[in-house]
Amino acid sequence: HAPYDAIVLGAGGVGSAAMWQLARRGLRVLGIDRFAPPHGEGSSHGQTRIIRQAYFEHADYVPLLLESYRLWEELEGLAGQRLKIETGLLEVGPRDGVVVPGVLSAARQHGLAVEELAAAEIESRWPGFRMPENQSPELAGVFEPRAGYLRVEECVAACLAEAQRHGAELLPNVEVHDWHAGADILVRTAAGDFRANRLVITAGAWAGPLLHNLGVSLEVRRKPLMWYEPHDASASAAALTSAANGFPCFLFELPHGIFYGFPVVDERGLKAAEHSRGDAIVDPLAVDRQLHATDRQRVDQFLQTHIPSVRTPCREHAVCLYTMSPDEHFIVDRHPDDPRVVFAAGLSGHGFKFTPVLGKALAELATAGVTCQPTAFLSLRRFGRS
Ligand code: PYC
Repeated sequence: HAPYDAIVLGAGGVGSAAMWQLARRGLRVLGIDRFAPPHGEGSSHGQTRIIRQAYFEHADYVPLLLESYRLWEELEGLAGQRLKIETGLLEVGPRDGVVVPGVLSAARQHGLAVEELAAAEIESRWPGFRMPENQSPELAGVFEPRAGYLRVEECVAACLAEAQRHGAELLPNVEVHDWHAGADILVRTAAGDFRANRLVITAGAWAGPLLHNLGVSLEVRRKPLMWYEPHDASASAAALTSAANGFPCFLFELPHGIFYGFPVVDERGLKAAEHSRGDAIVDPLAVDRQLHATDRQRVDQFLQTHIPSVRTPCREHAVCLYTMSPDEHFIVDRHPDDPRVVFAAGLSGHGFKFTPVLGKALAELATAGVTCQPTAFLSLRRFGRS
């Protein structure tokens, strides 16, 4: 068989987008995944993901986010369905914390619309939130109206459908053993060997062994997601936290951790989780998917204080995986051992919103050796490798 133009290892958020971007450029593409995407085994499941522009983590992400918004909207047009819903996002924290000053700084640098809100204003605008007085440190809020959520499984499915419409092939439920760069690139799998001219590694929690010679550690963390119903079945209780009634996505920086969630968008209820902490795991295939009291307690306590109209404990849960880079920023680059191999890794729990622009950057790196997307700050160079 002639080698593929590109093989993509991992067809989750970034991999499915890379397949779309490569296939639309006319390349013959094969995507290989350990399961059948969109699936619930990795980091691209659980109904929703936050999307936002005023990026507290670093203002350099903003141009990538603007291109991501554009690509999500293009994909919505191609797929004929809504993938991004702009409910707005309320971010809360101390004025001298990480989140509120970070949002304000990114918004100022890039001219993004955000609204500062005192605790009392938050309660009067959204009666579903409680902002107890005398909290120490005092909490303030910032509301970003263009933020909202992505329908995560539908996003992956839409990228794959577009890739396949352009001729890409998907090989699901296949374990990849390793890869070797020779005259062309050999990928050894449980279903046999495949050859390609380029390799794109987007394996999420499975990236570590495929990128072992990078010399950068990637820690996989187990992250429970939980869904809650209103305390009582009345329409007024449901309205307090429903997207239809204007309740936004939310992210709270508190002294004991960062908690976030989504308004009620369907019968599953309000979704909430903790962004901070998480148990390190060794084997993503053996992750414990049961929910334990210790998983619930911290999020339940956050909800009892700040969104008391929902009933704890949760009615449903899922377990997702974060893959942490050493500095919690993504790593997007060509492989130092062979420029035909490109990768995105260590999305550190905040990457899904970027997947179309990361897919585009990888497609450009793989085909042209350089990318027009401003990803230089995410390169390996910061770890002393290039
Ligand atoms: O990327 O916005 C985000 C996020 C919040 C909590 C987890 N991820």
